[in-house]
Amino acid sequence: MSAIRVPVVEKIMSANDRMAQENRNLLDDHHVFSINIMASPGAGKTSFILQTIKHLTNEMKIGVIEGDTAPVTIDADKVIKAGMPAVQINTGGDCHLEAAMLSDGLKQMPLEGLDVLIVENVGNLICPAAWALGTHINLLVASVPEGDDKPYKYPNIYRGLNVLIINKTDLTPYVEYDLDYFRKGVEMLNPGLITFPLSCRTGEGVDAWVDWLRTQVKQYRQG
Ligand SMILES: Nc1nc2c(ncn2[C@@H]2O[C@H](COP(=O)(O)OP(=O)(O)O)[C@@H](O)[C@H]2O)c(=O)[nH]1
Ligand SMILES: [Mg+2]
Repeated sequence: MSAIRVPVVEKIMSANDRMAQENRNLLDDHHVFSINIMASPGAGKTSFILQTIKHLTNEMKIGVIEGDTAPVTIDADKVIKAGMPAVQINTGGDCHLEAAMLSDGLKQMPLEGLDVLIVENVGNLICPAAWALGTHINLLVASVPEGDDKPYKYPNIYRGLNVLIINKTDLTPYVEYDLDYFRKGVEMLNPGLITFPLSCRTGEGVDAWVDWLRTQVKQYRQG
């Protein structure tokens, strides 16, 4: 059985990779720097996107593609309320976004004049890691109340990251969370990974992330 199944999986994955490359080409044609945001449900992806928009609202136009497993527009409505364009993708129950889904979303997103595209992936620490979307960077929002052992338990998602956010630092006094242990786990999987501890509730630490993003966008534009 496995001899049959493995080639099938490889074929599906390479089709996804081809579509991801098409997404990347489309984004590059429009000079749009793009971020794939992954996290477990409730880690603070939408809160983080809203904080990022709030800090950059006078400088950049940020489009958001919201991936959800159900046909709800709760997150997309928040982005639109914050004054930025949003497109909702319903995965129909699937646990991750695929490049073809993003391609459909991009067709509805006004890319002209956009500086940054943020994709909020489906809340899940396993499936999204296996599916390239074509975005320029992969970002994970980890959060303090999830626990400090998550890099050890979900290594694959940490391996593919370009930047890591540790959200909900305001809750550190109330939960058992050993930041050194967490960081040690991350370092084993992804040495030197740039990391921003912050709180979307208080806003503490958000400036450092926004400064880094500004620099990335600038470097991207300079080619
Ligand atoms: N205490 C605290 N709560 C937060 C923070 N960021 C987000 N939350 C809360 O966490 C919950 C889930 O946030 P949300 O952004 O919807 O997470 P998502 O499911 O990953 O998009 C909401 O009740 C937020 O208000 C934070 O930094 N500190
Ligand atoms: Mg959300």
